[in-house]
Amino acid sequence: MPEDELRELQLERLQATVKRAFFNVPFYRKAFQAIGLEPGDIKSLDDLQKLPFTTKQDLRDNYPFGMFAVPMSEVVRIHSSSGTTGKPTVVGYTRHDIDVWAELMARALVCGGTTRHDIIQNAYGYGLFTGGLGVHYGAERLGASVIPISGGNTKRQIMIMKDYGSTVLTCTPSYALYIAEVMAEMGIRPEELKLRCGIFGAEPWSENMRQEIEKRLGISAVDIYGLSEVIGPGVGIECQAKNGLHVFGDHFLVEVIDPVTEKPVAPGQLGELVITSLTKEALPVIRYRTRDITTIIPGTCSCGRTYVRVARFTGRTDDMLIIRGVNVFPSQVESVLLEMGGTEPHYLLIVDRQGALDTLEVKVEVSDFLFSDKVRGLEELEKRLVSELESTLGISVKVTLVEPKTIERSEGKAVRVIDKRKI
Ligand code: DLL
Repeated sequence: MPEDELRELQLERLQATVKRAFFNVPFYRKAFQAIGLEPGDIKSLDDLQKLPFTTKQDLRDNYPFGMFAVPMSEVVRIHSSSGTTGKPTVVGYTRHDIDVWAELMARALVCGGTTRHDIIQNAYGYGLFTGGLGVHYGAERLGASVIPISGGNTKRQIMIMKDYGSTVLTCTPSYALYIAEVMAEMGIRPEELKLRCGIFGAEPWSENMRQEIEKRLGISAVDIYGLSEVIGPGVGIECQAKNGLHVFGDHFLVEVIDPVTEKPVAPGQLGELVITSLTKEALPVIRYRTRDITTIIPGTCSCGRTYVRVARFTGRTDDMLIIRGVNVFPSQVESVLLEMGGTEPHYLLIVDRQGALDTLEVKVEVSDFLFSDKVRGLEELEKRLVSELESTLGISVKVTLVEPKTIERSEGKAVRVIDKRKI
């Protein structure tokens, strides 16, 4: 859609969303009234800035259904987010919401390189998590053949992948890596499979991790983004250019703000992604603070899509570790580890406090071929890793090399950090 037409559609949908929220959700009515704002004040897309933010805490405070804008008789599906702390956030969908979501996911799958001739092995978890059913409905809408295998039981995954000739794998990047590892253990080479494409998301992963997965599985891998509070997977996805994720602007408005000043940052600058839903009925969200860190990529994409692009995610503001005043993201560590070689992409960051001083330990698995090597080789690897990590992160780091296959594998979202300061 030409950009000016898209903007017109966005304004029309924004105004409808603001009205829906104001008249149907007491939380929004109160928030608007507190700053003397009425739905009629939203006259242009720039007026988005006048609207109040919504946070995860707001959803929690209205647990479970207080943010819904429709009576329960119109809600046909409930999902919830995998909150690690406090109550999970609960999200609802009307029949129309489910329909839109299926359409968006079908669109996302196509953008990521899937067609109706594909056999999609959907290894995202089915259940309250939005990954499984989100991809499932999109795959059916597209007309592809979907295998609803869900996460786990990795050997069976591989057997099915081989026997049924799955061509597309959908799961978290950390699980894709684990599948590749088990495949290698079973003596199955990527050439023996029909797999050609992977649509991975639900957690941060680095560009180096993409290359590693692509190599090990012999596929092309794209990044897909979404969050339950906004709809689930299908908010944005990379196209074949693999240069940023296209956000489906006819359904979501995005801003990137400085999380402290709450003002928009310039394109190309990192900040927190804020999303406003434009078509959601059951749970409209206005300026939802995702806590996900990215930047808007200026310019147009070679694929021709006019949607705004955001860069692959650096992490979440709440995953950002502040160690001796320095900001550290697990994805920075991942990038270095994969760049250096000699280790496996399985790692853990352990943060602790000794006296007044914060410490960072990076536990990483040594590659098989090195593990049986002489002690000297390992010592050298450790030294190189320490020096590279310290120069990238700007703080001192302890590296602990551990035996292959000793760090817990993930079948869903990987846990990369243990922060003992919080325990
Ligand atoms: O993870 C939805 C999803 C399912 C996305 C399948 C993609 C594929 P939640 O469980 O609510 O929903 O978690 C949302 O996961 O705020 C991000 O912090 C993180 N996340 C999701 N996709 C990506 C990505 C699903 N591609 C939270 N890169 C979000 C980095 C991601 N982080």
